[in-house]
Amino acid sequence: MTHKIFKHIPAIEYRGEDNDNPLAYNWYDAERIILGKSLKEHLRFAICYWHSFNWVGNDVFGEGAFNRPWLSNPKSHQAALEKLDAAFDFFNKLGAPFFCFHDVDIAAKADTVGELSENLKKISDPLIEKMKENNIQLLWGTANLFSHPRYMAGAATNPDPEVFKCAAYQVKNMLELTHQLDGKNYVLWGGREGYDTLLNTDIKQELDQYARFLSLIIDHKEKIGFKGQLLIEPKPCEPTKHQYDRDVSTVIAFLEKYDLIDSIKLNIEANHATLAGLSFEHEVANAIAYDVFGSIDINRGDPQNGWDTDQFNNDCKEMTLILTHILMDGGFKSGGFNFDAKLRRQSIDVEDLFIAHIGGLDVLAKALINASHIIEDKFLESFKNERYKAWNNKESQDMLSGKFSLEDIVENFNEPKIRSGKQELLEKYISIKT
Ligand code: XLS
Ligand code: CA
Ligand code: CA
Repeated sequence: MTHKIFKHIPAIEYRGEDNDNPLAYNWYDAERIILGKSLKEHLRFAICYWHSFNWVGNDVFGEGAFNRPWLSNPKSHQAALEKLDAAFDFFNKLGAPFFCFHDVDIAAKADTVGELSENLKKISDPLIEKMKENNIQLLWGTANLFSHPRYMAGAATNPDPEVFKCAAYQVKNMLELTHQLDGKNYVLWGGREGYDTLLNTDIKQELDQYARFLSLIIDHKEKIGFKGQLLIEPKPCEPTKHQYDRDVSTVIAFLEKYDLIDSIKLNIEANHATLAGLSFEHEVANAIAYDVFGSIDINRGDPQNGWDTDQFNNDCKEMTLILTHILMDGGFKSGGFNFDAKLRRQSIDVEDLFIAHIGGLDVLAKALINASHIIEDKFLESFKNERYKAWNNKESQDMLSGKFSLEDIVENFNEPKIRSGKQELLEKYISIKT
């Protein structure tokens, strides 16, 4: 069903590189085959419910600025249904294969977890209908364990076990709904699993609680037969001063310590990487190297502002590098690109919401095509192979596999011949390719 505020917007079509209509794709030709798969199959893009349908354009200094009629009565189930109509109309017009949501995004607003559970049950049948009717799948579901004041000191890591139980109830419900909707993943973002001050915080106790919480989820996932992938989404801070899931390496250390590493992979968000003082490319490459790469929340920060601005991605060079890593790793398995991005508060026209997603997706499509050229011409691959070549000989392989002791190794060595790292040459190559 078309929602009245989107009535004048046509279905978004691919019109080619030279198109100058902002309500059409220049690069995203969904069925175009690149390296054996269509762009749609490679990118697996999703629209998020929270920024696009559950946010009125307020900020800490100002009230809502957007025309989102369904948000004027947040406690009404009728309004939740209207939001569902609007959201699926939007997904459809963009040709989105996936979407993502939190429990609180889709259900009518509730004061208690019990009421939330009731509201979620009420919306689940209409939601299933919408997904079927429009052939749109769930990339991931998640529970919001950070907005309600009961979670102000954390959910799983709260000093109060009653809060832990409320969080467990919310996750149980959302995990089961995600399973029922055949979601491809389930995300855990620990927004308040951290601290504001160590004066009132016992880190060790909180980490133990968090690990227990995750184990319970893993067990329940097995019990209900949910085949989707569990994903943790790292973020260093905001809303808490320090978050336990600070970055990829920190999450890996935590998962290893509590023996959870085989059951959980990571959902990497671009803006969270840069908030942690790392590059998005580093976080993706690091997750791949440790075999915990799962999915991506695509957006960008602002180079001058130190917070999570969640802007739409627009850097084709950066995305080309990201897509090269992902393609070299064989592409997404259960994951995809979720547009966890929001409009600027001044972008009040309904068209702006479309243009933002079209622009972000076109950048990904163009970057994917660039990445395929980089992979096909093998320049980077050959360079790296050549650089590490000496590790392939028998002696080096034995050294790596642990065959020799430190004493054996130093028995016979030569002063090495030093070589150029060729960074400028490689950067020049990437500039030409993008
Ligand atoms: C907030 C996070 C959040 C998660 C889902 O910064 O990005 O939106 O993706 O809870
Ligand atoms: Ca996110
Ligand atoms: Ca974010």
